[in-house]
Amino acid sequence: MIRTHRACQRWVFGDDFPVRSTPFPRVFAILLFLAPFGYSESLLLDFGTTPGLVAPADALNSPGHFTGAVPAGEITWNLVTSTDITSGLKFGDGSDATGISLNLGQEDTIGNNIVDFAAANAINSTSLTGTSATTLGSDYGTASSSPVAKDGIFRNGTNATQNAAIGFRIDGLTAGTYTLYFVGRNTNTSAGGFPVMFYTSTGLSADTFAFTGSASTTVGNSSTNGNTTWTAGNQYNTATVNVSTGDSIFVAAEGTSASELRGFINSVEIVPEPSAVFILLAGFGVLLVLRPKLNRKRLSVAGDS
Ligand SMILES: [Ca+2]
Ligand SMILES: [Ca+2]
Ligand SMILES: [Ca+2]
Repeated sequence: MIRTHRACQRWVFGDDFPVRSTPFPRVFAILLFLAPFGYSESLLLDFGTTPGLVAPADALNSPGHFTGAVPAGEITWNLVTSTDITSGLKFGDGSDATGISLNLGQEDTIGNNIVDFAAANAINSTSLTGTSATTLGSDYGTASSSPVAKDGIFRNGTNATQNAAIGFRIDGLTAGTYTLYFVGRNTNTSAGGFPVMFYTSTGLSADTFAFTGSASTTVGNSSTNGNTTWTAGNQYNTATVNVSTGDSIFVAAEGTSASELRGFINSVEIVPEPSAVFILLAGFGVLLVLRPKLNRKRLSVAGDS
């Protein structure tokens, strides 16, 4: 006798026992249903005006995609130039990042370690053009490619001997844990050993970020050529932050070498970790979908004995 678990259940007849059709579409349906409980997409930021927004052909050439942290289907990058972005940001999958904004800032007093988001922006997004990128390796572009690492931003009106920090603040993110993938390098020179340190913090939105003492991570930038794969700590680095409801993410960048003291930001990928509640609910949902099949397997084993 064939028992049906639910009225809507579909059966596929096997040799000696009915086997239900694949449960995976239902698993995906459950994941979709649970999205409001803590799953969100990546936010991909390509800084720099020249050449500008990454071309589709180069959209996967980034540390987040290289490591698999950002799914290959999430390739919608946001162009960040010298102005704040109050609306219109997109998630990596192309959907609207409604309510999320990006505010650029810089040290008003160079070297004071306080990034100001409220003052008029002093951001140069047009001069870091990746003119030496073709000698640095394909991570930073070739004659015919323009990946996100090729161009970037730094503090306007500064030179290499000035310890000028820049940064940005992201408002409106869903609460959760995020890993940030940083690329920051002066791609107008092929000289190596010019590290850029990225500072991160979270908290209620504020007009300034005094980054001294905040968590920091360094992008070493030590290789002058052969940068054809994404090496953690050298071509990029990461930071993981916990965002509570209403929190913003604060980021600052500055150079640490006497030969290049400015901060550069070429690309940042903000990648959400699935929340604990999401994992729990999703796991429970998958179990519910699989349970009838598991029960039938037990019955089948019992019947064979
Ligand atoms: Ca670009
Ligand atoms: Ca600003
Ligand atoms: Ca860029």
